[in-house]
Amino acid sequence: MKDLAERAVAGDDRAVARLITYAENGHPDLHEAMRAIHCHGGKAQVIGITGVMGAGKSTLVSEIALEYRKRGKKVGIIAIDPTSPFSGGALLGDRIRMSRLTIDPGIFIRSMGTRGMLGGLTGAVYDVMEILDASGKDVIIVETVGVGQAEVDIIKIADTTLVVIVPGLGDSVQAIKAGLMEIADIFVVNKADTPGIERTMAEIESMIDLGYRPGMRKTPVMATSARECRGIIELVDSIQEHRFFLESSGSLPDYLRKRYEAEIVEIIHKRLMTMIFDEKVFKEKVKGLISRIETKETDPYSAAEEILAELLK
Ligand SMILES: Nc1nc2c(ncn2[C@@H]2O[C@H](COP(=O)(O)OP(=O)(O)OP(=O)(O)O)[C@@H](O)[C@H]2O)c(=O)[nH]1
Ligand SMILES: [Mg+2]
Repeated sequence: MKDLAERAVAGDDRAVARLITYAENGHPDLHEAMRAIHCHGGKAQVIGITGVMGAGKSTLVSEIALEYRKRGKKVGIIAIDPTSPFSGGALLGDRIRMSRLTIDPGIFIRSMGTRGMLGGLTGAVYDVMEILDASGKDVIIVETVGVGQAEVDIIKIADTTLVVIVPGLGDSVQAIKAGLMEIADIFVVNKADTPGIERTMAEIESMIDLGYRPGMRKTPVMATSARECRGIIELVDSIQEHRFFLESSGSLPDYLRKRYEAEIVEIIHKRLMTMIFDEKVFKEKVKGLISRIETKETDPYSAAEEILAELLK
């Protein structure tokens, strides 16, 4: 395991892929590798991309990755819970574009399965980020899809969060409802090649103006057409500007601390869940409690208290 970690740190992508699989499967020796990995990380810039389904996030991620490659950066991509993954699903043109990514040794792509048991980002994402970071990726892009806890969780791991919406269909309103407004460091209105772009841009901008207070950083709204590769250079410039803003305001270390905090919580969470649901004694106990809940001898709150008391004793 240690050897695998060393190879990953040296930039061997096959070792990286293997380690990631171990992370996803919860390999019992993983923490040994992660300990070795940790001292090489903390350098990568993490970009989170979220937003409504089918907004063109994956297409946008591809274009952003290619732009970073032009700027000499190594890129890691994590697509979480993708319904239209990086292969298949997409139209022919997209496939050609995506395959440009897979043949570039400076780009590492990994799709990850669904969310954790209790919603939110799948636990292994933190490990995957640390592995990619330690293996020398300068930029890590994380795509999450849908509306839910994962979108809100992404701000815990990303330095810069992009919220992607598309023109029309009252998506801007949906974005506010879904709580996406607050988490955006940059708003991206993608599919700028389709009708209604000006109106959507104006809507978003006026919403931002409403929440604006003097002295605050104003959330930029960028128009892109990922399909036609328009607005991508400007978008990447804007991401870099945000990064510079974090660096110069001294808040970048806070982001890393926030990520480590989320990671510790996740590890504890995972361990507790494993204890409760995988250990035979606990399984029996939970089963017994469930029957007692059914017969109204106890209730879910008291049952949870009982389990906690046992765990903490
Ligand atoms: N017209 C237009 N279509 C686009 C653009 N970007 C992406 N698309 C199309 O939108 C569809 C969805 O693109 P994806 O990149 O898979 O979108 P996504 O947001 O990752 O989708 P999910 O992961 O399923 O939520 C595809 O058919 C793309 O070709 C764009 O800028 N303009
Ligand atoms: Mg996608």
